Amino acid sequence: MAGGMGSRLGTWAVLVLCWTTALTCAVPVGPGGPGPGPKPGKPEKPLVRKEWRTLSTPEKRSYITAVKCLLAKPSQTTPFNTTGTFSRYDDLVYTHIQQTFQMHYTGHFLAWHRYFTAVYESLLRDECGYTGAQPYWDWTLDAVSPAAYVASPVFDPVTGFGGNGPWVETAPDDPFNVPGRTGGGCVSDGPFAGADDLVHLGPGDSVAYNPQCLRRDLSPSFASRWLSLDQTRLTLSQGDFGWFSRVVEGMPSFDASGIHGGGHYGVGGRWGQMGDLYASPCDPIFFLHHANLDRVWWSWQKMDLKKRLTDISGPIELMDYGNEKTGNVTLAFPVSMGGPTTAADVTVGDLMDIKACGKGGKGVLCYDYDRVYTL
Ligand SMILES: *[C@@H]1O[C@H](CO)[C@@H](O)[C@H](O)[C@H]1NC(C)=O
Ligand SMILES: *[C@@H]1O[C@H](CO)[C@@H](O)[C@H](O)[C@H]1NC(C)=O
Ligand SMILES: [Cu+2]
Repeated sequence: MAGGMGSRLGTWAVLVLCWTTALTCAVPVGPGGPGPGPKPGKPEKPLVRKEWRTLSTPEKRSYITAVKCLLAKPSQTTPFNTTGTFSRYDDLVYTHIQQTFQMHYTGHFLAWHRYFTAVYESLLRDECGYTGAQPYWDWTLDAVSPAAYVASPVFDPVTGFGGNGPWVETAPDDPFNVPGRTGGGCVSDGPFAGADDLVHLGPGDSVAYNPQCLRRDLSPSFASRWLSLDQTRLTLSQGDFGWFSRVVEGMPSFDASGIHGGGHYGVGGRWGQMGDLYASPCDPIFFLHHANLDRVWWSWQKMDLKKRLTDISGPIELMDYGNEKTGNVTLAFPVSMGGPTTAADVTVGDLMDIKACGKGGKGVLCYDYDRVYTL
């Protein structure tokens, strides 16, 4: 694969660069409050998350309408003049950017993103009148071939999130050239086309106000390699959480991407926000991708639920797989979405059971999936 070694070195260079800047990125500590969390005295039934293409057209429309509502509501991050957060949606992007190097390639990667996605689902419901559950994107259905991938209902211009952007040239030795990328410009159809200020943060770890269009750079052959059912099964066949999580995340190389990178670079390529490790939640597809990664984790948990409701390990610090710097994450490890999201601070242990549903006043999550993967 052309540029394979280059991409590995390039990505590592950025990792190292960002590792140093991450030290200056304090994690804002949230005050707790509303958002997902126990709602005493109110019996809860899990919301059932479904695959995007199985939603009816009115259900799809109501989801997109709620996303647009979050994109239009004012941010609650103060003050707008010192950070670039403009919309309520940006409050979540901001949190992801600020914590990027504290929660990727770590043991709490999956738990953190499980909560992040649930908080997004709650904001859509509590602040934008959405009545459904967060949909997921089962990319294994589309990864059967590059052509099928491009034709995914998720990219539909009328009933989906729109598709690719026009081709943008890249230097041949650019280390971030995702193999087989096909676009790079502003998304040219669908509900997010035509807005040159949908995105306000990034690229990279910048949180300065920087209005931009939503970009995509679909990489169909890359996606069909890394989002395949085979790759998903390989992931699900891991015997303990440590290895399961590592196979989900892969390594920072286009040659070892895993299903996590498969969705990010398969949609974002070189130029799209989905390919940006920090600002990737700027693309609303992020949450359908992460809902499916969460579904892969829940599928894996369900194969041996009793044991896997408490199976957690993996480094506290980025890529410290040998525990040379610090130890492994435990169920007591704290997870915060930061103040502006108004979501309560929780622990990894609070995030292990998606169907806890206020049990004993302690359950944080309350959703289920209509279908899980089996081996
Ligand atoms: C930011 O805006 C607020 C409210 O308008 C103002 O009180 C504050 O002085 C501004 N801060 C800076 C650093 O400009
Ligand atoms: C940390 O977790 C890994 C799996 O992720 C495991 O192999 C290792 O033994 C754990 N280390 C400690 C000190 O428990
Ligand atoms: Cu992330």
